[in-house]
Amino acid sequence: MEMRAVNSMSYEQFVDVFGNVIEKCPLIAAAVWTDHPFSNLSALEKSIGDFIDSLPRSGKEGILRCHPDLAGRDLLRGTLSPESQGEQNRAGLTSLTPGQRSQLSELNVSYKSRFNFPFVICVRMNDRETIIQQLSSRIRNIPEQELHISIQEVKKICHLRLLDISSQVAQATKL
Ligand code: 2AL
Repeated sequence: MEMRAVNSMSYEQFVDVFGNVIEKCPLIAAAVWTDHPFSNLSALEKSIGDFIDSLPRSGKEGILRCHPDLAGRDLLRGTLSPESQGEQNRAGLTSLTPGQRSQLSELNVSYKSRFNFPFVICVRMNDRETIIQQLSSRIRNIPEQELHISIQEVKKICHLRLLDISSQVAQATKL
């Protein structure tokens, strides 16, 4: 990415542009702005990752709780964030069979009651079948392990969202 464009953003512009790279957590973009200027996109991604890693368990769980359920009511109503809506559409979560829909919904409820946060997975790196497989398998993890895996998934989602923004910024600045 042309980092001059990013590094010259005001704090408000930066939060507008990067505020949802971690779903519904603009606080994270607001916090890492302190680390600018960034030498490249990876440096920005590392600041975000380091900030997340520095949080106590409650903070990490809070990030997970900001994620919408997969194939939940908001997807059907179209009330997800644009990023999440696009990701869930592309993974085929709007065209589940009735059997898959009820399986996913039941598993989501059991998962949430076991871990007290929703199931999070980078859907762009999966499809309907692997999402259901992963949910069925991860529900058996111990909470420590599952928190760790879930945060890794948040970072994968962030990575892909940063790449999207990077190409948008490149287009906008015609580079
Ligand atoms: C999401 C989401 O909104 N995008 C994605 O890749 N995963 N949500 C979730 N609960 O896993």
